[in-house]
Amino acid sequence: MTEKEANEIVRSIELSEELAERLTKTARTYGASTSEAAEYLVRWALDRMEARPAIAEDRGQRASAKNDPRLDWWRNAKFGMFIHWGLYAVPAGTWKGERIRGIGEWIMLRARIPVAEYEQFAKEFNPVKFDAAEWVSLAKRAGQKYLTITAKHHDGFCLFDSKVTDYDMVDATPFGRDVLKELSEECQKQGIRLCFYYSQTQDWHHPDGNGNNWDYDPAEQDFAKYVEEYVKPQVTELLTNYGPIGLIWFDTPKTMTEEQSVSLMELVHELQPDCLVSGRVGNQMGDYASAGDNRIPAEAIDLDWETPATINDTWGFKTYDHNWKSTEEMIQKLVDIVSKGGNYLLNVGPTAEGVIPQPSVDRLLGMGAWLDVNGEAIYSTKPGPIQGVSWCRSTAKPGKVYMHIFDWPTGGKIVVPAMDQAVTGAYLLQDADVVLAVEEQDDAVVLTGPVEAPDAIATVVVLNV
Ligand code: FHN
Repeated sequence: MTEKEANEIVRSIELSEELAERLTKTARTYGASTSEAAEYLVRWALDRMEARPAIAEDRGQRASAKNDPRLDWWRNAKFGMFIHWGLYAVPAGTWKGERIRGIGEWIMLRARIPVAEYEQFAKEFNPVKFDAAEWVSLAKRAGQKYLTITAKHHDGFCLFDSKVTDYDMVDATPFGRDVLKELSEECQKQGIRLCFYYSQTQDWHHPDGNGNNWDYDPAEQDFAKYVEEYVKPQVTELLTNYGPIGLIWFDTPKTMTEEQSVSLMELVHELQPDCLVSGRVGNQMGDYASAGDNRIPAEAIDLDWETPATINDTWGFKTYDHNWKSTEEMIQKLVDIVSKGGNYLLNVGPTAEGVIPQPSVDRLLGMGAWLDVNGEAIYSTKPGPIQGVSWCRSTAKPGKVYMHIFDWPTGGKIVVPAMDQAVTGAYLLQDADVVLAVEEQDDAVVLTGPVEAPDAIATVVVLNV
């Protein structure tokens, strides 16, 4: 890396003056150039980031939830829709003519937009194309069994009619409709579990919420009061006014004390005993563990866990994020996650008009088409006995092992990796009439299937065991 490139990186990561100065000074002390110091630091930071476990300890599963049958619907569901929607869809990544780096829903923090200015977006938030029936039907057609929407994200704006604030969809926007009410009715009609994301710690709008140090002085903030007098009343509204809720997806626990995590978890369970709480309530108090964003553990984990993930690089809509993952990549991620015992919560970021971007729709429908054929090998399964093999993943149900083959072997000869159960027969899930010959060869079970891959993305071979 040249000095110029290093300086560019340093500039693009917008180091504060103080940090830039320290970097230059420290580099000098060690007789290094700024570029050498920057390279060393970036390498060190990346190594540390990559070494972080996919599931952070404090976002793990509460021990008492592990065999709790309240989770059964969620364990069987495997695939959910995440929706990040709020005022940030109005600027959609651009503030005062400047493209603001990072994820779209963080624009208020990244650009340090003052509360009084950010609030003005509410006047422009008029999603006349919003259609709850269409969104829910998309989730259904994608094969997603639950839908988790941002009731309140870190910017503090509420998508529901809250009596605790006027900073909400009904009171502050020209649209004036309670979109969560409409979604709850549709979800009940179409048989999808409705779940709410709720940012319990970061709230850049509320004077006592966490994270806004450009409008408020953190030393003056009373976070405990915020939890008692704002978060809890709002969680109560969400669990009282919208029918049965599948789960509350708390996020970024940060300063939550164990006592606060416990009290939120208990409040949810008191109000709706069957409602689950995400691992990001903090302090290992979740009903299930929450993996880092877009992180997939390397191995199967004996916990209930979920990976929240983006289709492009942002959660909230940005006009210029076109880095869409392919349908193939996401089907394989779904398979990978399910084979390791997890759920895949895949995000869409609708526009300020209320439209889910077409590239997301196309990919979700592609996934739904694959699941229409192969859903038996995904829903209600457990991790299969074949693990740690690059070309295939496995899931299982009593009497059956499903091999999800990503790379179809040459000539259609499939050597089944060693497993305890004996294979008594094999066929393609997409066409049970295609039976694969099963032979024992040198202590291995070898199947003979079609020469060409029957499904280029993932062919499911069912083993009777
Ligand atoms: O800060 C949020 C982010 O905006 C987004 O909501 C994701 C979704 O998992 N959660 C937080 C970062 O991990």
